[in-house]
Amino acid sequence: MFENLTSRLGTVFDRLKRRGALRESDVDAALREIRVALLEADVALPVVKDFVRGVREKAVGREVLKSVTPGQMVVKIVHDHLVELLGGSHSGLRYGPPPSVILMVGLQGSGKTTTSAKLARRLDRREKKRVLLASLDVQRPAAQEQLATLARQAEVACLPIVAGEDPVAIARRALETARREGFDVVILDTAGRLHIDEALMGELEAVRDLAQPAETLLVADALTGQDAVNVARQFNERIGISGIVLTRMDGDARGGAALSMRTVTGRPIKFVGTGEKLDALDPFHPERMASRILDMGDVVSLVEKVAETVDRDEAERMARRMAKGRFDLNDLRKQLQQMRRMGGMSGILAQLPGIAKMKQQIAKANIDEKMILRQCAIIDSMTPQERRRPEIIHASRKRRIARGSGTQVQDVNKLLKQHRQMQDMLKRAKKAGGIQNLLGRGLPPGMPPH
Ligand SMILES: Nc1nc2c(ncn2[C@@H]2O[C@H](COP(=O)(O)OP(=O)(O)OP(=O)(O)O)[C@@H](O)[C@H]2O)c(=O)[nH]1
Ligand SMILES: [Mg+2]
Repeated sequence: MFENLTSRLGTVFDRLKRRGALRESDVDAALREIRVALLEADVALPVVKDFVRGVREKAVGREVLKSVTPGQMVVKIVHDHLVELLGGSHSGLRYGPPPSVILMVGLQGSGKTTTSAKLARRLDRREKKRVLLASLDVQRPAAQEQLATLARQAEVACLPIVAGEDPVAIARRALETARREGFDVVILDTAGRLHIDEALMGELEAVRDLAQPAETLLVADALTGQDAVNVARQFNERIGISGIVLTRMDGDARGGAALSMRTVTGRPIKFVGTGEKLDALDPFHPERMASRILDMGDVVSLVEKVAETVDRDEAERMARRMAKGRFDLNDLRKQLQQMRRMGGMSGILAQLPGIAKMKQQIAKANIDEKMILRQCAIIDSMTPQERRRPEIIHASRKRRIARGSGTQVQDVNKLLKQHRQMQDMLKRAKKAGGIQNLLGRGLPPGMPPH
């Protein structure tokens, strides 16, 4: 459902990442586009403003502008803000003393009854709770029967229907039944209205006061965008909600509701409905959702890793040397060391987006920890002069180096070849617009041209 937003942000980030050093004006231009992208996704204006301001504060800081991969740094900042916007970490359900009550509220047709059954099934299967469903919907004929049918499908208990009871009386009977029969959780499905009206709110308040729910979940339809957010705010002000379930996330909503909900209501999205079937309910994870929206593979943890392990000044020094076409075996040694600290090439590469295609090649290149160690040993067996000027390494020197490092002459040859290839790549990169271009993509410069 975030396709548009994702592709627009993708374009912005691609452009950023292609730049080497970022200027404030680059960040500003990117932020303007992010702003438009969010507004187009139907995110509430105050939320967008806050978001852009927050990102800007971080992104124009010196840390980013000086960083090895400024573009990716900005992506990471946007990602982190997005996670915050979506509510930080996953909020699970709270339980009170048994029977713990979950009150489901929301407008007509938002998905309350379906979600009640989905949730009951989930708690029954995954959390081994004994769940009792009860419908307080006396508005719509057959509403109670609808829940009973879904309960049968979900194989969870449902309070028997007694004709003519009012919602508060049904709630009371549900609690009594639950206490008597030892249920852990009671889920109360309520009637919807077309609009928020006094009668509905009064009824919900009465039920709330009686049942003292541990959770009051607002069920809102993601397809209704900003309306869903306004509804949530109003329900929260009047009834007090503890969390939100956004339904129809499988539809083609633009995503604004999901992105604005937390900021506007101050309440977390706890679950999302992703279909009509009873198993189509997922816990909501801000972290995963943000990554999905940004479609960034795991750039974020990659940047974190790199930031942890790469000495930035050293990396910049090396970048300058490389830009001048100077990259000797001492530099290669440092690169190899850095790669080791980052958990090897395949570990790094696997986290880059769009990498699936390359995975086989990586496997073929067979770059592993052991190989890095071996290559380091080879370089360690060279004289300082050999490291600075590899071209002087001829047959007898190769044999000595191989012996010294416990390897074969062909290993030495392979390393020298790899170094030559890297130099070639650097020269090509220099022609194609500078080494920063390569660094900007976050690939450590030691990467062989595979
Ligand atoms: N695609 C999709 N459909 C859903 C989802 N959740 C609910 N629906 C469908 O939406 C319709 C309305 O769902 P209900 O659960 O009856 O909604 P309600 O809020 O109980 O409606 P009222 O009781 O009339 O207020 C049904 O056809 C559901 O199958 C979802 O996450 N995705
Ligand atoms: Mg219903």
